[in-house]
Amino acid sequence: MGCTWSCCKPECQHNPQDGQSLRGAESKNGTYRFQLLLLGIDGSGKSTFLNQVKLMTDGFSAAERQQFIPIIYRNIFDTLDSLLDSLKTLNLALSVEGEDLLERYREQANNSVECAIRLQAARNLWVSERIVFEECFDRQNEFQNENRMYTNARYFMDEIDRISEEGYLPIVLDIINARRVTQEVLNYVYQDNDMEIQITDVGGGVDERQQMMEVFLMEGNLHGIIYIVAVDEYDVYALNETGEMQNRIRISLELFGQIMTHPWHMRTAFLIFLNKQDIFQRKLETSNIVKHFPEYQGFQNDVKDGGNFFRSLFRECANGRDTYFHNTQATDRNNIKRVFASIRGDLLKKGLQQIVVI
Ligand SMILES: Nc1nc2c(ncn2[C@@H]2O[C@H](COP(=O)(O)OP(=O)(O)OP(=O)(O)O)[C@@H](O)[C@H]2O)c(=O)[nH]1
Ligand SMILES: [Mg+2]
Repeated sequence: MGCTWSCCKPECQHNPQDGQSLRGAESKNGTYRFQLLLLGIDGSGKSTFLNQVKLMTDGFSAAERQQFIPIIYRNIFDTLDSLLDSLKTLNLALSVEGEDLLERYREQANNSVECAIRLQAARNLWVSERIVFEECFDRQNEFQNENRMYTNARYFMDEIDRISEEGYLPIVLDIINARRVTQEVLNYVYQDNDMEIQITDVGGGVDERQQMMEVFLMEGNLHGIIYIVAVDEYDVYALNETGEMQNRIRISLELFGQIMTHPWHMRTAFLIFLNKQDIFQRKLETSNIVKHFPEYQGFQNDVKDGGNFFRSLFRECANGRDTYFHNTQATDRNNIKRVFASIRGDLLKKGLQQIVVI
């Protein structure tokens, strides 16, 4: 097994294809080559899925793990800033000691993101005011539309003691939970004995969607598109491309609809991941789908009904194309291992039916 990372601009990808052919390819040494593209709006879990695939092969070298340090520090600072911003909305206040520690934390604001002193100041503030910050986490739904926290913000705050130790090197869970916005086009090649799968990851933020569509149109010979939806976002709203507040699942449905109505890659298999099942399940206990999707007729708080409902919305948008759904939790290694093994098997089956030897 082996794999490589590479990064390039959409212009240097492949020739546009006519959208009609699905081909497997056999290289001279008998390796079958396939190409997958990851799509979905920002934060849905594309890069996390890719990182899990990488962990199944070579994993991350010490140098690559090191590169996550500033990302993780940044996650902690951004989270702390969001928590502090939420205090007013929630009518909460820091203790006198906390105010003092906040001042010291703010004094470090101009220091580089990798600054250990800055992290220590963040840690001291978190430890002193943990009770009030925990209440902010518990009441996130009261401010999530103005001030959205990172999905796994809580994880990093709970791990802050370990992260602030001298010589800290991120562990697997840190990498999987880290949030880094993808802005470039990233190609990763998964390789084992008889097959090679190139997976392309591209950012799904409002500013990156144009680039995403360009990659969708320029990729030649795609064997599969994995469309990832953060299904826990049924009660979250954000600015859409026209600057209006819109439900995040509806934003994702619109992007999906645009892709599915495009006469490109007509014979490419579409795999839809209803991701973040862990948060979806937890959220259903307190947040009703029907409040955000009045057409929902399933039982309140029922994971199966809820999941089926969102499947049906995406299926309706699929314009008659074949779609295959998977419930996923991209942070769960075993879940992604199973899903990836099934995709790998399907690719081999499909590719072997329509093989082209190069
Ligand atoms: N709890 C939980 N967190 C998840 C899951 N999938 C992804 N995340 C977290 O969600 C955050 C966003 O995931 P990314 O993989 O960066 O999202 P993306 O789709 O690549 O986002 P862009 O690059 O902005 O398009 C990260 O902090 C992940 O750890 C999941 O199934 N459960
Ligand atoms: Mg990404």
